[in-house]
Amino acid sequence: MAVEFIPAAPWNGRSDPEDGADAVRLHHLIADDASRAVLGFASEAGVIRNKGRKGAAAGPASLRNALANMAAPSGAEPFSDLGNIVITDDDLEEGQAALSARISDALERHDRLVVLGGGHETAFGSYCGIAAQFVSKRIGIINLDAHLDLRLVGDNGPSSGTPFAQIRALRPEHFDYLCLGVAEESNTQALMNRAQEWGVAMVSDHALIADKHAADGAIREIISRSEIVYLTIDIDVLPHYQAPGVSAPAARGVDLSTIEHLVDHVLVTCRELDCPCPLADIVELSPPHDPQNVTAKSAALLARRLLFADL
Ligand SMILES: [Mn+2]
Repeated sequence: MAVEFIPAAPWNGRSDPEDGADAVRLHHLIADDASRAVLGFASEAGVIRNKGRKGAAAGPASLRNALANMAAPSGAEPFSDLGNIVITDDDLEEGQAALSARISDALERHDRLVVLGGGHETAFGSYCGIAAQFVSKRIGIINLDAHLDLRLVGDNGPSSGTPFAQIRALRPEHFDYLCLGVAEESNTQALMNRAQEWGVAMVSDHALIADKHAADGAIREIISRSEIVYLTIDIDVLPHYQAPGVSAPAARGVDLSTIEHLVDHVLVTCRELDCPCPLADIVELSPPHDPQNVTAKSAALLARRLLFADL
């Protein structure tokens, strides 16, 4: 079978009973029917079509491992693991449809879902899922990424480089997209022109390196005109030393503490403006290129924030 659903396996990790009841790690918090949940999308079909380095299909397992032993925040609520959608061969479209269906179903029961990718082809499935659940709501898309991922679908079909062009094609008049951390060298002028033509808001990597607050205004603007926010984090927005294990490591990149600030700022602003952010994904972690698990740890720090921030 080319697209398979694999139920969640039990989480394991270290326990320190000698330290008492507060020695809680994330693996202790797994429970059924919690208000927050993770779901894996084990796919690299989009990365392969995009001529990238493969390995992203192992991302969800590596992210769960990195999350398991992290210390739980004080008073953390339990969270659920909804298992993995696994794509083999080249069945990307079928996999994205399965992801979308699973997400829209999960959003009925969970206040926040964090999807563990997968290449950035995850985003098309994510968006279709949130759009199916929140029909007719204005959805603001915030992408933390070195790349615009706005390439047009060519002969190879959709890939990890096309999700936001595919999303726009669904409902061009509703397309509202903010991309943070854009590297000028990683996007052709054709993509920059398209972004401008389609009204995409951007903040460059240079601007964020110079001032971690450079995107705060743009974040507030998109959230204030949206009814729902979908946040997607491509881990290749980080510099190579914090994220070597991606298809396209960045020589420059926006450092992790700034990306953490951006995630916090999105969530805090959503709360302030009463605009929920029920869905986020973390994509492009490629464990075969991550021998020290540094990338998995960087990704897990962000996933932990998304799972435990106040809603
Ligand atoms: Mn991307």
